[in-house]
Amino acid sequence: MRRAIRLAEKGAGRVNPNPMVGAVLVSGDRILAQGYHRRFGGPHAEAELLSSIITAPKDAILFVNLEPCNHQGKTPPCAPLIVEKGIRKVVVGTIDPDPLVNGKGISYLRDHGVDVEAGILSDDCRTLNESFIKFRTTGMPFVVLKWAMTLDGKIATVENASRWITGEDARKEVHRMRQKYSAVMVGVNTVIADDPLLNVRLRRNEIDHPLKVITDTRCRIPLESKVLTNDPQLTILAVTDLADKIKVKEVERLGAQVVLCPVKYGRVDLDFLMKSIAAMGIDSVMLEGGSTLTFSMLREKLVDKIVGFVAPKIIGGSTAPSPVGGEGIPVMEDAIEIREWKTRSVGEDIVIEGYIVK
Ligand code: AOF
Ligand code: ZN
Repeated sequence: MRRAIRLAEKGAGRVNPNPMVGAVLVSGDRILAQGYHRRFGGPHAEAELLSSIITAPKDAILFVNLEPCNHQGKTPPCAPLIVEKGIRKVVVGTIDPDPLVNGKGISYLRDHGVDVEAGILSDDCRTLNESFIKFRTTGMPFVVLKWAMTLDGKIATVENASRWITGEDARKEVHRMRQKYSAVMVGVNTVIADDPLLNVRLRRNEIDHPLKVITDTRCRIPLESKVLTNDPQLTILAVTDLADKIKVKEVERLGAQVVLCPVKYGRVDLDFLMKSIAAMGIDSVMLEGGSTLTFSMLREKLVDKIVGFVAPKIIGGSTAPSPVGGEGIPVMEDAIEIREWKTRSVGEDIVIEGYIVK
């Protein structure tokens, strides 16, 4: 199953909004075949694996991290194929929460005499597909909040310099995260201050860049920003009626997509925005600041997971920004809490990650 998970991960950022799925066919202590879901719309893991098998040996066991599907989607159903190829035993990591499947794949297999063992490494299998699970069960994107701060909790100096807080290994991990999620999101102040590219920079042949979602209530984005001059078709600008209509037209002319959102608390209605991008098939978002947008996203309970990088550096300054700004939470009893709180090292930095208690 661990091998199936590792195979599945190869589809990260390419299969969204589908799940990452890997499959391994074993006979005794030999691996007969393996496969994974490589691309959205492409063959499922089981179908890829079974394409090289005519009839499986009697003792063959199929390991797959997600319940095999039993519905016709963009590709044919996997469960009947498994039966056809003579597989008698299937080990499943977790059930497919898609309402079209949700146990029906396992039932089909059992009804056709296949021995199914379910729930093997189920926590790992669920974590692997946490974006898919949230998106399929709630219709809202899975939002991961990422920040990088110094030990004294600053994301930039008093002069707004932020390159670089963390070391190279941490920055590489951020690019791997960007490759995995469907979109990267920032507020317009970050675009104005840093002029970021928000793309994936990794030494790899085939890179799938995420979409870039930018909240910009009044359409203040500079037209020469890198997000509008490099691959503008990947940029989604969320504006409101408070924006200048002519400026909005100019942004559209550059090739970016504009989403007109209602105003809430004087800014873009974030719940509306998340629903709009979910309707475009965006299953997951990596939120990269700034501190005002981060506070608003947290207050609206739109964030699911936090990945915080802490660098062994101190920069001080009472006006230097910290990861979460906005109005703040006045009383301790109302603090946002984190569960499954874990730490690990990445190069010289520390990562603290966990899930938001809602
Ligand atoms: C599997 N194995 O490798 C994957 C599954 O449109 P389709 O045909 O690609 O179907 C997409 C749905 O199939 C997706 O929502 C999820 O329920 C399931 N994905 N199932 O047995 C796979 N990728
Ligand atoms: Zn399938």
